[in-house]
Amino acid sequence: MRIAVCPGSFDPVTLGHLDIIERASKLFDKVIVLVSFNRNKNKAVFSTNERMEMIIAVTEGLDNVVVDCYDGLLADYLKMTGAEVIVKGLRAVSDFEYEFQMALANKRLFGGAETVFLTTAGENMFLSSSVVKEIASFGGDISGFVPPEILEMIKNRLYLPAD
Ligand code: COD
Repeated sequence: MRIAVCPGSFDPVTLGHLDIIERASKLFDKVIVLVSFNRNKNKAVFSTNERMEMIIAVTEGLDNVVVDCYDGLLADYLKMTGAEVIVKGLRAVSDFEYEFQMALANKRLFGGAETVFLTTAGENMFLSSSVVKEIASFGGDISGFVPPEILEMIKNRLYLPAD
């Protein structure tokens, strides 16, 4: 059985992430969407449980997708679970440089780790969790950027009306 892991901060999950998860679910027998921890990013807005619940809600129709979390090295998670493939989305050349480095580091930490890159869908090229959070904090329309199931939760958490 080919098991792939889609790791990310997912703070929150966006339509860009979801597109990558859906496409990975067609390529592999099982996909684990892994809420992981990027120690270079500021504290998450959504708790680990909230991020997992949002992903569970938006992947409900994908039978071979499960959601998990792990606060440790991705390479160790792969060793533990028997997954061999890491699926990452690429938006631009700038993503590539960082992701390329991570792929090589993960391979060094665990020789069985292969990273597969899926290019973003054109309409999601600009999309990131940070962009969503910025727009939502000003009360802007994020309905084209996140799945409908989690829209209200994000709006309610992030909107800060101006004084
Ligand atoms: N279109 C396509 N792909 C997208 C889009 C989009 N619009 N937006 C994001 N993505 C991709 C990203 O390129 C990334 O591959 C993935 O989705 C997750 O994105 P984020 O922003 O939610 O998550 P990141 O980049 O903060 O995740 C980094 C990890 C948490 C995966 C990383 O830090 C990690 O592996 N942490 C665990 C500790 C570890 O092993 N560190 C690495 C040692 S080498």
